[in-house]
Amino acid sequence: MSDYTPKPEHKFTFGLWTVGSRGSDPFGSAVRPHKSPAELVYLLGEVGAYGVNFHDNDLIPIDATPAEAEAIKKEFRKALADTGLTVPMATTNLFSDPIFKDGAFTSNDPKVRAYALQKTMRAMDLGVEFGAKVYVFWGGREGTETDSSKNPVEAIKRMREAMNFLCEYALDQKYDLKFALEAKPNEPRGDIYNPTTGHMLAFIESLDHPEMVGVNPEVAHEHMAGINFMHGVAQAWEAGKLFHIDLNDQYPGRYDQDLRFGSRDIKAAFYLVKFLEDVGYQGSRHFDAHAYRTEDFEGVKDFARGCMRTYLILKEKAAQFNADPEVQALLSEINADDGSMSAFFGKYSPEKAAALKAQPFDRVAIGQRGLKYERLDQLTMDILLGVR
Ligand code: GCO
Ligand code: MN
Ligand code: MN
Repeated sequence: MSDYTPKPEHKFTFGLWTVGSRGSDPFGSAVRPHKSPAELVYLLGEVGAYGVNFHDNDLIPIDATPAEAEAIKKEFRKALADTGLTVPMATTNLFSDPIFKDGAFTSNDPKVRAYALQKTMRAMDLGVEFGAKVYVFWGGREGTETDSSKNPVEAIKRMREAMNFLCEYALDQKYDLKFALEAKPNEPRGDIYNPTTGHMLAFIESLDHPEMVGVNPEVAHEHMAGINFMHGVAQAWEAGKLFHIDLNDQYPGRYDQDLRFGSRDIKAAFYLVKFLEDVGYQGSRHFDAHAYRTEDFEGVKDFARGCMRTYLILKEKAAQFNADPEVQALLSEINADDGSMSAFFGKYSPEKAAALKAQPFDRVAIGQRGLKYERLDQLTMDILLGVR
């Protein structure tokens, strides 16, 4: 029997807001009691997590006095020291308070935009105080219900100006901090700007300091949009922009579910874990998910343990896939290259183009070849279902 015990090198992290979720939804109130940030750190220590992430107001309530803030920080710091947990990532809550009902950086009200910048700078200070190296931006309210209310081009310009300002702030403070932008297509707004990881990647290139800014793709967000999450992650990775990742699960076409990692689409989760492990992704594996509303705090622990256990099982399955002789033989066959076309690839030259235009191809024969992907997929299924 394999060992699926989480270890620090796995870099499994949870947000205070994930295990701290009290289970309220638009139809019902909280089902679990409030736990303090320090209590949540002990809970995460007990289940074997490596790190804990927070929004400014998960740690310090928005109306806390300076004295209250100091007391909370002291308790939290002690819990971190007692458990050995780290704080790899921090972020700003720019969505809960009524002031953000029309967005933060993209709000039509300059006072709201200025307050959002102020709140974010203070939250960055707080995150850095606890050692955060990644700063996440999730613009949950940066959107519209009615497009008569906002100019989308203006909104993008406002977002760009805010990101440029905050990059300069981080540089000015000499913070060792990278930004990770998290896309989501909708919820809580009717529609959110920069709705997918791909949109974010394009937006980043338009910033003054693109080298400081990457993405934080989330499984559920791309599944809500009905797209292949792993492909977006791969694109971010290839661009050197995979700074963080939010793992959970989601049925497409449903409300934002934040399910335990891998609990909905095992196959998609498998290809994702295989990708992250194969390329040697070094960042946090952050679970941005919630326990079912049916659970008490024992159930929350089951949920957190389940996220990490599924990841480690899938990591083992990925290693099994990579070591399977039949799978590998099929893959070599699929990727066979006799070198006869090599002269046509690579950098363009007029000679190359002329030679390629004159090259005969047996189009019909090539098109008739069966590719054996059915067999390959079934071998993958056999591995995933544990019969191989
Ligand atoms: C959501 C988002 C958030 C963000 C978090 C960190 O759907 O609510 O995923 O959980 O990840 O605000 O920025
Ligand atoms: Mn989410
Ligand atoms: Mn998220």
